[in-house]
Amino acid sequence: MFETIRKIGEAFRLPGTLYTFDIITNGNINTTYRVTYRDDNGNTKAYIFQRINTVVFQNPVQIMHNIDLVTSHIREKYPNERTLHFHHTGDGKNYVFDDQNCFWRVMNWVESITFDTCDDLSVIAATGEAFGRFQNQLSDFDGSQLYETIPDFHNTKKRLDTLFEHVAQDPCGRVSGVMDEIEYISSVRWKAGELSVRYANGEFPVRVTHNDTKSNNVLFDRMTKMPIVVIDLDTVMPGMAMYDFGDAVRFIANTAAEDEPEIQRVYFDTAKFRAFCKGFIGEVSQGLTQPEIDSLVLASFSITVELAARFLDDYITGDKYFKINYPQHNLVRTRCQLALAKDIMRKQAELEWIVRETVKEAKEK
Ligand code: GN1
Ligand code: MG
Repeated sequence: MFETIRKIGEAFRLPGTLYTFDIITNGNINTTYRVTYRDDNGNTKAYIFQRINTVVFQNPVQIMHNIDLVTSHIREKYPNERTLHFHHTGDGKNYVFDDQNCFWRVMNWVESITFDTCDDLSVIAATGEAFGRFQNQLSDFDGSQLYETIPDFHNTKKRLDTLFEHVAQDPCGRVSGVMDEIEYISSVRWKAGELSVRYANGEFPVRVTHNDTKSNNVLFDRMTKMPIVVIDLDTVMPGMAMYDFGDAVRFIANTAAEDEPEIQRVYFDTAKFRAFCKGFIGEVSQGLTQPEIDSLVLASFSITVELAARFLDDYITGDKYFKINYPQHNLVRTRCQLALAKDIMRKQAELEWIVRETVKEAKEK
């Protein structure tokens, strides 16, 4: 690995000599390293080296094109906003292929802290603000310039259709062990797919969305606990505003980790939901249509079922998409997301009320 990293650093003309590299285990798709270089005076500088998973992102050059357009737009319109910067090679490209034909990119390391789980409601509200602001900043960006890097990424109906096709095929003989999960997903198939069908029918505006709004995709200042920058722009594409909201609360309002094996620990925390709502809605409420606002809770449920279906689909088809740490990992993730989806449904009325109150408060301000 040392030699591969060294050659990549050379292609990007990084000054100094390669000093250390450590893998960063965050992220289920790409492989990320923190790499440091040391100059002649002994000073070190850190970078992020990332190898893109080209099974998932089949055209990574298109991702870099999208990220370039999006970050340039933000930089031009909001010069004080921090955005991601990628290094360029001698021939002006922001990526390089290694000897094995793997796709790499390099960014500066940003000294920061991220939150996988978080009990601090003010940090949760700040995460909402960060993702809300990101969406606002792209509200006047022409999404038709972007490649659809993963087609139908958050088309829940299609995701569920695919799952049921694979259930019928049962390529790894795993289906008989997951009948309860399949039965539940089948019982909510229409409800979870509803928004994506209505979106396809033109009932909601096409926004430019982040599409992976986990709280650990916001870097925070270690001292002030204020957001520095929204990262992981690989899936920025046209999409539904409320799915960004839903994906974020799916992750941050879960009382446990996304892959918690003890289901009884998995709840949807309404106080955390309220805190995120306050931050997000405070930023975007002026720009959202009433049908979008009315769909925020359903979107939270839908994307949770969607992710459960994606994990289960990967389990049934032999764990080819998400990185797994142990053989049943995707099944454990599925069960966790389903427990969460059920709790969202149980609390639907209360969550709807919180959304209405938050919108009212935002308008009064
Ligand atoms: C993947 O790799 P990461 O952690 O940024 C996935 C998301 C899922 C997420 C679940 C391209 O994101 O859609 O919500 O795992 N990204 C892709 O943790 O499929
Ligand atoms: Mg991602």
